[in-house]
Amino acid sequence: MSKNQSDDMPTGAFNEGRRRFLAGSAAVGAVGMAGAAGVAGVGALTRSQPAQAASNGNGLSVHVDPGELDTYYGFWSSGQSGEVRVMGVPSMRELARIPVFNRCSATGWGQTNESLAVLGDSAQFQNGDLHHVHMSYTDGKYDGRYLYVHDKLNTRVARIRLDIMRCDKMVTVPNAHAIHGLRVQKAPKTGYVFANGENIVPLPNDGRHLDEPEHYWSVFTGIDGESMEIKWQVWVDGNLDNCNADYSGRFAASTCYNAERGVTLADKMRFERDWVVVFDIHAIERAVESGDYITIEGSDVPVVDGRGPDTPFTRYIPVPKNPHGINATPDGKYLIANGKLSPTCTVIDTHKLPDLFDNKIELRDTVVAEPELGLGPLHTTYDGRGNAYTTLFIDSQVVKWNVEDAIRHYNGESVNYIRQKLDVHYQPGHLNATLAETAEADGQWLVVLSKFSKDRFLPVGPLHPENDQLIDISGDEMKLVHDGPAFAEPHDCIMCRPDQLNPSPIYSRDDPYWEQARKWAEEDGVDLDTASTVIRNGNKVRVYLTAVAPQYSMNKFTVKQGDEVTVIVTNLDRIEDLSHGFAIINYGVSMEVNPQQTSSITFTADKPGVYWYFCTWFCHALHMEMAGRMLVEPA
Ligand code: K7E
Ligand code: RUQ
Ligand code: CUA
Ligand code: CA
Repeated sequence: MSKNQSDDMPTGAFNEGRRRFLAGSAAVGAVGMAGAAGVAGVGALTRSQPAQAASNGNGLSVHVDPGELDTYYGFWSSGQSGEVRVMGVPSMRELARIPVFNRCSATGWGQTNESLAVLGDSAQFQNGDLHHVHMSYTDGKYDGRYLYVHDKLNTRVARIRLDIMRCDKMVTVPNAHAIHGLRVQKAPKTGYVFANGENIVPLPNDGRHLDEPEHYWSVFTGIDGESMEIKWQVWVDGNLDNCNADYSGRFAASTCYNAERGVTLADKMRFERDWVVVFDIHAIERAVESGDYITIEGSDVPVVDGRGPDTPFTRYIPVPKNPHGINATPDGKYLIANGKLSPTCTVIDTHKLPDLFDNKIELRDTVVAEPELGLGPLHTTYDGRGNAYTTLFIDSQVVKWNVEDAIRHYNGESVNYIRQKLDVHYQPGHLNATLAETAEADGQWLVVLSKFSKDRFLPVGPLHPENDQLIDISGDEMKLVHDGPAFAEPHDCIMCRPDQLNPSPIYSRDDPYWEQARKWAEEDGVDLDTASTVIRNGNKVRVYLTAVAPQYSMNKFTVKQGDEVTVIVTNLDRIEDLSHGFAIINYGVSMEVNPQQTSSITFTADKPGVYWYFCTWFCHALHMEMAGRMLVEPA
């Protein structure tokens, strides 16, 4: 039953790449290899292996033996940790972390000039709340270019380049108050990034209205995924929770749990029904092109008015009270809204949406099923075989149900649409199956992100880990095969095949990421690729260093107390995995410098004396010796 993982590799290219890497690292030389092997050995001894069932009876193995590769990439959000985590599935091993709205001690994210340029006007914020992560699409399939994420805490949307797995763009969204739901246009390509403003506030929110909820609103935002420019916003009634896009490219839809526009818990639960608001992207574009919009003081973003029952831009489809997730089926036919306070999901037929906007049918005519599933439905995913899987937060279960059977039941046939209920541990939020957000849903693995782990792991004090559970859905029955503890707090994840990505093994010297450093070098008349010198301009000092294991190009450099010092380090090593770092003792300076990368950091040399700088990544047997001195002359 247990299948060799390498048999599952979609293409030989991936394995070949790995062999190339192994061959390449041999070139490090005997001394280098000894160092690297030493580090790897220590890591292997201290890391405990997760207990895994060898095979679960559905034909899939959860074993990924040492030296074997996972068959899927997972991209996990981390909620209030503010980062993205890259996981291997099915091993559930964490492969990498991508800092975005947080600060990162290892990479220098939030401190390097390159990251500060990305953080832009929001660099003042040290934190964020990253709920959703979605990949760019072409024709309904992942295209491996970018990930898009949002910050519920400081109202931002950011992009991650998947070649280097680093955030390269971040924008603060005006007029919105917390971005929650985020999805991207699936067809013809991304295209737009859609961002939901969750909380209602006065527009503009400048203090002229305070405790006057009748002036509170929220907006739906369309961002260009290429330029990351905010293209337009739709002023909506109610609030916006989660969102999704259809597979035609014309519609997006968001759940609203606060049709009441209430400001207290009791207010927000007053109505029996809230709604799903559907957006006609083409109608919004036409209005913006013809200048048929307003702007709201404090920003130039075009805003169209989508409030009311008969705008060209919106339709508000009533659904049972306080819905949460909304998920498009991989065949493009349906958008399914999850009931949360109602034990139901609402199945909306996307092919009826054009008629709805043409006023040929009524709002509820778009609903083709409303199956009763259990208590607290939050999110739904799919296996590509017609089945849906919905988390039941209150019941602590995943319920598997059949969409077409639910529709037949809604039409009066006596048919049981529930296939199975599986206990999960405990209180699940999002769940996602492999490729389920795309037209290529393949029904292999399902990950359910449980919000409480309670007794599932050794106790670690009052703050418990979350429990990311792996379920095999390849057979008729769901089988729980792995418990994965996670630090605060994954909300959502997506999974794709390794052949859908093409990460760079090393940087390319012409990468735009360090454009600023390139300009500085030009101003200073030095060649960034080889520069090893100190350039002074008044009290501004630029220090150019290169790094080749196990040495920096200068053993020391001298600055004056009070100088504004910019250290620019270029890693000239071309060997995959041979990262260096640069850190200065007692100056709080530390950053990554990966093969062929340039990184820079600026600080004030406010303390006189001798300060050693050193390499932070174990790169060589003489890594400890990879150091030098910054001499700060007293003022
Ligand atoms: Cu359900 Cu922010 Cu997607 Cu959490 S949200 S669970
Ligand atoms: S009252 S236009 Cu709140 Cu001053 Cu409003
Ligand atoms: Cu370079 Cu350690
Ligand atoms: Ca409500």
